[in-house]
Amino acid sequence: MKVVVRAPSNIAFIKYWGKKNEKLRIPANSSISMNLSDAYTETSVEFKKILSDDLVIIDGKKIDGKEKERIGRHLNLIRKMARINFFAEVLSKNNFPKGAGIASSASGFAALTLAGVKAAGLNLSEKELSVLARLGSGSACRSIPDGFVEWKKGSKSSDSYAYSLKSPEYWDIRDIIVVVGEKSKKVGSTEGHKEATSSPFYKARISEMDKKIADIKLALKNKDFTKFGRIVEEEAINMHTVMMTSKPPLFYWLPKTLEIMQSITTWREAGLETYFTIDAGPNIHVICRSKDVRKVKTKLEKIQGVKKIIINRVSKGARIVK
Ligand code: 2P0
Repeated sequence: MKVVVRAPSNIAFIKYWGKKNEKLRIPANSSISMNLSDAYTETSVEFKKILSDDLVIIDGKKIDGKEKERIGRHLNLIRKMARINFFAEVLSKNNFPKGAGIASSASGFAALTLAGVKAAGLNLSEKELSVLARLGSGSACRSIPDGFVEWKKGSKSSDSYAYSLKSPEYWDIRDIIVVVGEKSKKVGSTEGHKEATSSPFYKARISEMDKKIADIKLALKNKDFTKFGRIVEEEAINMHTVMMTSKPPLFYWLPKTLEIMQSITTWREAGLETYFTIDAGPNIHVICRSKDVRKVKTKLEKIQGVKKIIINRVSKGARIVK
């Protein structure tokens, strides 16, 4: 049976950077995110008797080497659970540039997990799907449930999973992705996570995480956009400080990244309330209220060097489409 799934990428407001258990992808801290309506992966999976190896095609390109091995290991987990030994045909398409700091591994592994599980004839709960997606890529566990999501760090594999804090309809805020670089990054997230502990600021970061999570959950509960935005911005700068002070240092920003960060601060001072966050890449995510989207878009379009603008509402999690 062939199953097609669409899974959203997600943007973390409180971020995952550093693992307690590398192999099981158990994070050092819990994280909070929102699923993105217009940055997603669509993946079909079919286990076929005639195949002599897994066949993986992403964005029209046959995948080999390490990337394919990682996908094969994930399919092995599913095959083991379902007690099947057929290889799979995996066809996957992203509607955004891969490897540029928009989490393609999050939407990719969330889609692969749900499509693979269904194609193998398994019936798993949302929690079990989230745990399984996490084993493929940590942030993928947050693309399984709907809307605003918390990934509880947990203490063992079975209790490190994401669940929905609020539905997509709860709060009409937007995440505008401003693409300033489309090339794949030199150091991938999995490598980056390993370096986090080498920053002298890592321990300080982790010690504040429980409070940050509690604070942002309260801001979300109260729909306090100002408090929410301030926490989001401080958190992004905090994570990038750890990245930049790791050994070797990781600089994900481009000059344009900083230019847009500064513009956002200026707009805010002039009364247009927007905040930024940045993942492991150069692109900026502008967080704003729905009523301000047009204004923000017009301003962004005037900035030279902006390659693409993607406006996201809060989205549902991974869904079967066929
Ligand atoms: C996040 N990032 O919370 C953070 C913010 C990047 C910066 O999760 O090794 O691709 O596959 O578990 O999930 C990127 O890390 O790492 C990430 P793996 P992943 O969204």
